[in-house]
Amino acid sequence: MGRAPVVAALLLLFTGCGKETVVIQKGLTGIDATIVYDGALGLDQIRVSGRLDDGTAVFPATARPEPPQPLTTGETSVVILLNEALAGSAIYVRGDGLVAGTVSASDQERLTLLAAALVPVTLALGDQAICGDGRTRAGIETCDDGNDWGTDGCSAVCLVEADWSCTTPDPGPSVCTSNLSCDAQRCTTGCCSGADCVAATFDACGVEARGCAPCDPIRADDCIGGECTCGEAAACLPGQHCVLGACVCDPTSCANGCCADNRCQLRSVDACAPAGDACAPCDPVAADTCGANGECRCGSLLACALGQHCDPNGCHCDATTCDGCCTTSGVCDRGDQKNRCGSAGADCTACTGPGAACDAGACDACTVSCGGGCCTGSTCHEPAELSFCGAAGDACVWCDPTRADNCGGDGHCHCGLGAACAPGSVCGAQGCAPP
Ligand SMILES: [Ca+2]
Ligand SMILES: [Ca+2]
Repeated sequence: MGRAPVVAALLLLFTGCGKETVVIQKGLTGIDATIVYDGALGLDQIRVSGRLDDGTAVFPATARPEPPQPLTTGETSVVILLNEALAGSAIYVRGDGLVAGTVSASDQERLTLLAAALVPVTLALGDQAICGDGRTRAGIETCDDGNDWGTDGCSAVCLVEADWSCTTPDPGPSVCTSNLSCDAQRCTTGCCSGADCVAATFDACGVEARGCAPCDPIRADDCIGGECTCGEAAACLPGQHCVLGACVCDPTSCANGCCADNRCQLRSVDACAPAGDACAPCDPVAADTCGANGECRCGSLLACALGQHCDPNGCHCDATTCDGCCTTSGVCDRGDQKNRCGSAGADCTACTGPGAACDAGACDACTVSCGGGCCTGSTCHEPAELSFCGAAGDACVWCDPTRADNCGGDGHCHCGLGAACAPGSVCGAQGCAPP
C-alpha cells in the first residue's frame, strides 16, 4: 500500500493494511490511525494529537518523521498505544500535515477507546486548522478570535470556553461575549438575571451586583429598592409571617413549631403547642416529650391521665401522683369505696363483708375482726344483742322488741327459737300471739 512509517517512541509503527479492530495485549488500549493526504502538498511531517471533550490532552502531540522528510505517498499509518484506564473514553483524534513546521492540512475525528483493542480511524487531511488565524475551521475549531490564548472566551486551542458565547463569522475572527456579563458596573438600577440587567420586582428582587431572586411570600410582601420588605420594613425573620405589613408568628410561618415572643420555636417538652399556637410547657409528671402535632406525650402514647405519672416505661399509677389507690388497670381512684379502698398510691383493695366500709382509705377494721358479732361503723358488738343484731361483721340491725326477744347465732332477729313475729303479732313467752 505504499505507506510510510512516521512514528516511534510513544507512537508505534503499524504496518498492517486491514482496518478491522485489532486485539492487543491486555492492559492497553489504542488507536490505529490511517492518515490520508494530498501527496502534492509538500508535507514533511504528520503530527497526531488527542484530547478529551474539555481539551485535556490524552497523549502528547507528536510529529514524525524526525527529522522531517518529504511525504509524497498520500497515506501513512500510525498506531498509538495508551493505558487501558482510558478505555471507554470518547476522545478527539487530530492529524495535521506540516510544511516546515507550519500546519498546512488538518482533520479531526471522534472515537471511543476500547479495552485491549486498537480502534481504527481514518484522518483525511483537508483545510488546515490554525488556532489564531482568525478563521474558524469547522469540525476542529469552535471559534477563532485571532489569538492563541485563552480566558477571553476562545481557548488556546480555539474551543469556546465555559460561560462564553462566540460568533463564527466568515471571514472571522470570532467575537466572544461572557454569558455572565451582568455586573455591578453595568447594572446599577436593577439586578442581574443571567446576563441581563432587569428592573427589580417581587419575583425577581435584588440590587446592583446581587442576582435577582424571588422574595419569600411568607416573610415579605414587597420589593423596595431591591430589598424584600414587609410593609416598608425589612422582611420578616425566619418563622414569621408578613401579614398586612406586620411580622407575626402564626401557623403559616410556624408549621413545625409553636410561637413564643412572636418567634417560632422548635417544640420540646418545655415548649409544646400545635402549629402557630403559644408555646406551653407539658406537665412533667404526665409527659416527657412533645409530639409532632404539638401534643404532650408520654413516650409514644398520649400524656398520662390525672393521677398517673410518666416514666420511660409509660404511664403508671403510684404514690408519686395518686393520693387514693391504684386500680388493676392503673387508674388512680379516690380509694374511699368499700370495693376500691386504699390510699397513697397503694393497690385498691375490696373491703369484705356486707357491712364492710372504707374509712379514710382503709377498710374499717371492724368488718375484718368482728367475726362473732356485728358492726356499727368501727364498733363491734359482740356478742350480738337485740338492739345490735348481726353476725360475721355484718352491719348491725335493730330488732323490734315487741316482735323478737333474742338475736340468734345466725345474726337474725328471733322470737324464741323461731323467726321474729310478723307485723301485728307480739312475741311472748308462748311465742308469737295476737296482741
Ligand atoms: Ca483557525
Ligand atoms: Ca483567544
